[in-house]
Amino acid sequence: MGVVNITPDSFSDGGRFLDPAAAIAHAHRLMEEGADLIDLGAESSRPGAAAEVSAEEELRRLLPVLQGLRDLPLSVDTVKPEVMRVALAEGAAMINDINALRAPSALAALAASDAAVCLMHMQGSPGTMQQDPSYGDVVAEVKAFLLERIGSVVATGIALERVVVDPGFGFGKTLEHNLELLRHFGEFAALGVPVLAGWSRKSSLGKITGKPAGERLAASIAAALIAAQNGAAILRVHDVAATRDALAVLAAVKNT
Ligand code: HH2
Repeated sequence: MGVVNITPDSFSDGGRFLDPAAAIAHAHRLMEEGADLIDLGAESSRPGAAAEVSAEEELRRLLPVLQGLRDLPLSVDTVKPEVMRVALAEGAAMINDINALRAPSALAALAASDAAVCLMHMQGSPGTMQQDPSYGDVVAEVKAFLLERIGSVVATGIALERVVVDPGFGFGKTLEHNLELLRHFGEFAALGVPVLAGWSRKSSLGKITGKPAGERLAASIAAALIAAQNGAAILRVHDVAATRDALAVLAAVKNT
C-alpha cells in the first residue's frame, strides 16, 4: 500500500502532494514502483495534529484526486462517515479508518457498500494520544480491541472477507509498546483476517536511529520486513520501490 497524503501537515510528506496534479502523479509513480493499492489521506493524524479538518475541507482536498485516479485500486484514509460515503460512491476499494469505524454511522456507511475496511487500533485521539500512552498488556489489549471491532463489523452485516486489521503502530503507543506489538505481530496474523503494518518513517524509528523523518528509509524497510516475516498481508509505506526490493529478497529466501 503506497501512501499519498493530500495534506499541508503530514509528518513526513506534508505539503508535497496538496496540489491534485502532484498527488495524482505521485500515485501513478507508486503504482509503477509496484504498489498494489494507494492510500489517499486528506487529514493528518500525526501526534499533536491541530484541530480536526472539517468534512468539507477533507472532501475538497480528496475529491479531485479520487476522481483523477478512478482506474487505480484506492483506499481512503478517513474517520468521517460523510467522507466515507462520498469515497465509496466514487468507487474506493477500501476505507482505512484509524478509528476502526467507531464514529456514529461509520458502520452503516460501510455496510451500504461492498468495499473492504481496515480497522486500526488507536489509544486516545491524534491530538493527545502520545501524551501518556499506557497499557497493562499492550498485545492483549490491542488484540481484544480488534476482536471487538471485528465482532461489531460482522454483526452489522459486513462480511469477514472484507475486513483487515492493524495494531496501529505509533497511535497512542510508546516506542516500547510499538516494539512489543512488532515482536508479537504473529499473534495478530493469527486472528484470521489480513493484518496491515504501518511503520513507514514513524517517530519510533527516529528514536531508534536518531534520524529525522526524511532519513528513515532503511529503518522503515527493516520494520516492514520484520512485519512481513511475521505475517503482515499489507505494508503501508511511503517508499514503494525500495520496500518491493526488500520483499523480493524475502520471497526469494522463502522460495528456495
Ligand atoms: N499511519 C498513518 C496514517 N494512517 N493508517 C493505518 N491503517 N495504519 C497506520 O499505521 C497509519 C494509517 C500515519 O502516517 P502518515 O499518513 O504518513 O502521516 P499523517 O497521519 O501525518 O498524514
